[in-house]
Amino acid sequence: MSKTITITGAAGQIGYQLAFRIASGQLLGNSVKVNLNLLEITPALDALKGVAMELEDCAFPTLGKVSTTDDAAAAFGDSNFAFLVGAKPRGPGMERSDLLIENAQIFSAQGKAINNNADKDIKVLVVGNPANTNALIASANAPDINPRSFSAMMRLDHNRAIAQLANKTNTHNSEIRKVAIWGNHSTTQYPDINHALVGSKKASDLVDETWVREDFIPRVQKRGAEIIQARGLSSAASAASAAINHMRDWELGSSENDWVSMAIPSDGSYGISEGIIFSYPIVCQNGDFSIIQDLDLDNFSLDSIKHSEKELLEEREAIKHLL
Ligand code: NAX
Repeated sequence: MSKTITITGAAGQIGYQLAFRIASGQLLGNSVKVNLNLLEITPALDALKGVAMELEDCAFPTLGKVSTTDDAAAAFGDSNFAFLVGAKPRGPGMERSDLLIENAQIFSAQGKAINNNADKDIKVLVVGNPANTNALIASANAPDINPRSFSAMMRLDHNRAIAQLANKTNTHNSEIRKVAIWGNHSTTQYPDINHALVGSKKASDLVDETWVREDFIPRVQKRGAEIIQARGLSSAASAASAAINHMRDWELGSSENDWVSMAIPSDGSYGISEGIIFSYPIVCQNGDFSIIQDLDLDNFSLDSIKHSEKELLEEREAIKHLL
């Protein structure tokens, strides 16, 4: 069996990690051959050629064809999975609204290219920021593709929350379950451990409320900035790892008795406006996902979730002409 996988921004930091991990079988396993379609902007095509040469030099048994292009129509041709990583970074003096609009243009063009060229059952993960609203734009420009095929990445935030809780409780990541990230991939996201388990114990019995509110939540929300401070560059390997976690679970199923966090089109669950790309606690099964329903949310959680929803509604308003 073979699958075609598109990576945009494939010569960038995250793309450079992602391409090799996917090519080596870490996304779909050793029995699936993957063809990689790598998309970049024209000035980065030489660098992209270098990535393709290195992929060749790995001689991965799971890697089929590799193509490099600056043409979105070609990059999304018959694509089964797309990682939309390439995006315009925030430049000096650029307002958040400028960033939204610049990226909106990229993602509306890519949405159209997906609509016209990709496999109709494609799964799309948007990583490039502002990821949630970029996913909304891509989906709105792909009317022939089910909106549920478009998601945005919250898994890095989810993994960060697991790691922070494991550190605090002096346990291993593998013992942490049912952490959730709600909302937008921004500092308004709400990392929630009210339903989380550490082994068989409730996390909320093991950590105090002050730590959760004053340490855990802001730490997860601002971890990206902490990495930039330390590394001088934004998260790349951890982002690529999370992107693989997200897509792999979506396709092959998430772990039993656990949740993942994915930003998906809201169906109105928990009173969130329909259509915005909102992160919920999710289980994946049979190549599809469903939102965990009927969780009890305290007032602090409800307020935090509403705060992030408000930001996403404002983002949608800023780019509504492209929807
Ligand atoms: P880089 O600047 O290293 O790479 C981005 C690449 O995208 C560049 O090579 C650029 O030439 C390319 N590109 C730009 N416009 C393009 C277009 N229209 N078509 C194809 N390629 C295009 O950034 P990197 O560190 O790889 O980060 C990529 C994106 O991920 C950024 O928007 C970043 O903010 C976002 N992130 C999202 C995360 C998430 O959890 N959702 C976490 C990590 C990361 O910060």
